[in-house]
Amino acid sequence: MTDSEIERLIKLEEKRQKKAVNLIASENYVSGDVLRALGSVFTNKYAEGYPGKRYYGGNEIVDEIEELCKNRALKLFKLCNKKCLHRAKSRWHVNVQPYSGSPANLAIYSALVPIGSKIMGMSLEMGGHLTHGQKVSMTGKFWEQVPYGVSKKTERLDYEEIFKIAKKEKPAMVVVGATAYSRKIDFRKFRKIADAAGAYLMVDMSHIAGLVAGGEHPSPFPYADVVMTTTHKILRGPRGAMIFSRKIKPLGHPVSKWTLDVLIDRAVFPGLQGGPHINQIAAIAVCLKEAMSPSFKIYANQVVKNAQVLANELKKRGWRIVSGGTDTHLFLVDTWSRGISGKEASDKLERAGIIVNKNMIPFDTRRPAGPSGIRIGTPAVTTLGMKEKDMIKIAEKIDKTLK
Ligand code: DSN
Repeated sequence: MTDSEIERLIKLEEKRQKKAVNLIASENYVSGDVLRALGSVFTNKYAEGYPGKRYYGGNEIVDEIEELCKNRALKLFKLCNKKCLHRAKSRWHVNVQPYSGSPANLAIYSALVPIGSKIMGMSLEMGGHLTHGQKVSMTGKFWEQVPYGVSKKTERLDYEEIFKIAKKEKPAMVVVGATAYSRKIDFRKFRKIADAAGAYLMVDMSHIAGLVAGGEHPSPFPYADVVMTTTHKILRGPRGAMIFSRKIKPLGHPVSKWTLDVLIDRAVFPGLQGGPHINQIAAIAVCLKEAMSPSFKIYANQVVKNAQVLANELKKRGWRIVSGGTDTHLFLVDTWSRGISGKEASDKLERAGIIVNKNMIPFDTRRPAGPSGIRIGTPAVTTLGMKEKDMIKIAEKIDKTLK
């Protein structure tokens, strides 16, 4: 590389990533093939529009890339037959152009939810995401969030309470998904909740998509109307997102000319985005193929085993784990119960070479900048080949550092 300043920083970051024990639940290490696609000449190409309907010339090969990516996406989540030869017959459509998760969620709402109406989402302090209608996000300014959360007693989703809120508030869309919730989500119950409100059911499976693909978490597809996922978490792809939608008519508009997939495609482009990042789409296609391999199933299984061992080992050493444990790739540690704020804990761990993030815990009495807990996840360390015995060592080190 001739730009020595950037080259130096890339090298430093490579070194930092190699040295650190990365326990950030939303990060991972991509394969050389994903990096190769991301750094390919596709970055030079403008391709506004969709395959076969572009606003620029020279998109013959780009069209092939986007079609291949869509086929692989539908295939990975078992939404079309083996070779995906009859994609038109699938009840699902996929859009692989969203730049990332936040614009993807914005596209979904703007396609299906009239501005000013209600979106029901898990509140941030309970483990939800900013773009599920939180006030500080544009999604909470254009739409009104009806928040839901977990039970104080069990720290698990309180489905009965959520049902009651939905029935009373009648949101236009129920959004399911979290960034800091460690238990399996019952999508069937959420379907009933959405039906009680006459609402769409949208699942943001960004955190668990890799577990769904690997068979470690139930699939939302039998129940949802729309499913969104980012591609850079357990799925081990580049930063990016995909929106899956059912080819059904909009709620309350049975004679509409358009189906959900058409409305969402239009909201992505030209509604919110310009030219898709074709290098990113090529890299997503690569990670989707990797996620179809038998070794990915083993990986997803190990991610969960590692998270469970790490949580248990910390528990044995006296650390309170929110909800008592985990079924997934992550969990929250209530560090404040031993007098250490999440910020102090994450700073101390960083100095010891362990990277986590400070996190609010349900019913947190502290502020987001210095919350009561930390979030720990195992996707990245599992990619490096770490197993149960390594988790015991990491737990020992965390315990020693924080004590
Ligand atoms: N920032 C991501 C996470 O860490 O969970 C969600 O967008």
